[in-house]
Amino acid sequence: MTALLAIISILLIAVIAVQIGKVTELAAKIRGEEEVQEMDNKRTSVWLLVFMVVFLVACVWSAVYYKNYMLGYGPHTSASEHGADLDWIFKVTLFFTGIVFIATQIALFYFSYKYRAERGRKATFFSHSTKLEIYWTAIPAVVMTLLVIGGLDVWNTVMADVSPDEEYMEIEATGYQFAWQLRYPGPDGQLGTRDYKLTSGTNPLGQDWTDAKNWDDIHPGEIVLPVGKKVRVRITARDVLHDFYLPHFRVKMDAVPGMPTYFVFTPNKTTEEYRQELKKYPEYNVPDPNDPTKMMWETFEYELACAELCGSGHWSMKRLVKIVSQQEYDTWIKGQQSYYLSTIRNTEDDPLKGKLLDIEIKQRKQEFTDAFESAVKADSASAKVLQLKYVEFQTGSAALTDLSRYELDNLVAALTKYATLKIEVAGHTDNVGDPAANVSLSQQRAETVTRYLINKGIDAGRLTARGYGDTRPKESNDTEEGRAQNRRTEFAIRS
Ligand SMILES: [Cu+2]
Repeated sequence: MTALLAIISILLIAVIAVQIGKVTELAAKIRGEEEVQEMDNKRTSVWLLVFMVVFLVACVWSAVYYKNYMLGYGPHTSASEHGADLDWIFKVTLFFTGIVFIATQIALFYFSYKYRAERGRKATFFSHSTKLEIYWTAIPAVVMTLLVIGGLDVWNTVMADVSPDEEYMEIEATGYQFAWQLRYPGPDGQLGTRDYKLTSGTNPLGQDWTDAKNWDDIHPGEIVLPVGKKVRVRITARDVLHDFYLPHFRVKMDAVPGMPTYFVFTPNKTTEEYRQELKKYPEYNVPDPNDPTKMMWETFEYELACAELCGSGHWSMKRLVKIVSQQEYDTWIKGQQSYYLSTIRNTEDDPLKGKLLDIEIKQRKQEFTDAFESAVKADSASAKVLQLKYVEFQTGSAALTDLSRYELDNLVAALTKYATLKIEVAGHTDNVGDPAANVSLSQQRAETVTRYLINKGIDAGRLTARGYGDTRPKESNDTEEGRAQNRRTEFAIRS
């Protein structure tokens, strides 16, 4: 419908133009060709001057009216350190090109008025003017040099990589159709190695699980960063070209398959600080359509977008970005789980299935030490009983499995630290088999444990071993899970 109306309008305008042409032609025949042409020229040149004024006023008015929609103006201030430099160079460029734009428009229309065709006017001839040529070469050259040098200077600051002695953190963003896969290094601060050939449904980034640096890496659903900390983002893509774009931080970098890029920036305003700035603008003081109980400034979030038209789902490549205090960041990162340990570990996809990793030995030691310390401080007898979760025996025998020694060594360390504590080591079984045999087996297993401790230098007088057989089940013996829980080794702390 709209298209039809537009076509009809254009046809009508064309018809009118043709008719005006015919009228002019007829008038010329009546009054004499030359006179008419002169009047025509004058009229056109005056109307061009009018057009110039309207056009320039409209340009300036719209620039001022829409100012707050542009990056660097109004609510769109930058939230990163280098962002202010970028905004500044854009403003300087706009200032000079704005002057040139207005001056050339005025010259264009004024000349068409002043030098319009007139009877008896003769063009002046001069071969050249050195002075004029110096002016129109030198002035643009100086301005261009200033803009280029200023721009290069900002470009070099913005694109600089981190130097090795600098404090910074590194994260990674991989674009794919259609989302971003984010990766943080775990406590080791290092991202593990990747190999695209390892990419699978459970390994979206092709991480090499035999590389210890990968074990603690995190795959968060949003970007959370501490304010004031320098961040280096490794940027790459899995399928087609994407573009890592953080508009509020003036960060924009292509994500190219097979060619890693990066961007370094330092966020300098927390999400909350940015919201407080937005509060000053009336357009942010209206209820949020998605949550009418809150104002637009209250629900504002920074975002990561894809700035490359990468396919039909391009629009959905959005992730939240939160800038928080260092303290809030520490709490957040502590709550994040390692992707490998939580999702891959000991599954079919784990090349290290069944092996104990250094990181697990460390984690278990920490867990054991914490539990032991709080059991020592506890008052109730039940709180002083701890299970040796990773101490296991060969089926139907009292021989320890190879991996049991790590937890037993943790116990040795704890008993060495608390040199006056005594413990009772208790063996328990499920209810399968003969009760007397169960008591005897659990007794032997408890003794194996105390023997291990004595061999490691713990005084035998501090240790008792006791087999309870199936007399003290923790869970029901009716299910396999329950029976597995009941087959256990515990120790009770006696002061
Ligand atoms: Cu994309």
